Amino acid sequence: MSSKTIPSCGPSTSADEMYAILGRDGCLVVRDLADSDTIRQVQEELSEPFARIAVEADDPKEFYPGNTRRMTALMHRSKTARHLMMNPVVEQLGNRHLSRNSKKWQLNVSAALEIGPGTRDQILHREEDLYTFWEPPRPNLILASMWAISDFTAENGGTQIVPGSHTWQAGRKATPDEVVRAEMSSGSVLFWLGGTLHGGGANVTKGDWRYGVILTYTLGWLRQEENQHLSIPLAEALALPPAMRSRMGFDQEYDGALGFYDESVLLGD
Ligand SMILES: O=C(O)CCC(=O)C(=O)O
Repeated sequence: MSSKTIPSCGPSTSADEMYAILGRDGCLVVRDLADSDTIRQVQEELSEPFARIAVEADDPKEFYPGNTRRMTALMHRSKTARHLMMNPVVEQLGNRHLSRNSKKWQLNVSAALEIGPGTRDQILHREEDLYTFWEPPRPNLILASMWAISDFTAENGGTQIVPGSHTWQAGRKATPDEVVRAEMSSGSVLFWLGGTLHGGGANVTKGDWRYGVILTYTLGWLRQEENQHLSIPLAEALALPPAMRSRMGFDQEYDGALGFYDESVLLGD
């Protein structure tokens, strides 16, 4: 049992205050950031594709536990999730965390994650671990968010978080009393920094599935973990409002000329 907690605040807290807490603890719950209509719409839009995702048996050696359902490509699958991607609080925190190291920043991963009864704890990890060229603590590379679609509890798979671990040196392991499980009501969002140790939580309930939408963001000049350019049909991406397409990483010229393309080819020339 941990004596630590994940700090939380209301949606009207200033972005500077939120970011100060994130910088200090590496994690923050913003309560009730999405209204119930938004959450219901996300659920409705994702229900049909999600129903086609099989629940697999657990293999304790695997990074992703079994008894879970995971579905990616949410910018194609849910119009409402696009608005979660661009929520004004996300924009403000992203600007503060990521604009220091890149002129632009972009969506990294989008996934709907359901954790079923009997699921074990996921292995603790850092979102930034794929960028192996730096040792932790790394420069600001990633901001992560987990939107609670269902209520998150300590029993039903609430995300495990190790507050403060974004400042740790490589090799330091979390002890059980340093791990906290995110508890938040549907519509709230958990933010954490790319260097914060975290993982999906064990679900010890009898029948309560935990449902969340994870959206992470990375610097404009880093490769996205989920290939956003291949996660939405091109015609659909081209029809998006420019700011949304830009947040997905379709822009020309991130830092310097990174990402340039010939628009006449794109338009069928
Ligand atoms: O499901 C969660 O709460 C966290 C998921 C996660 O960390 C992952 O998918 O790598």
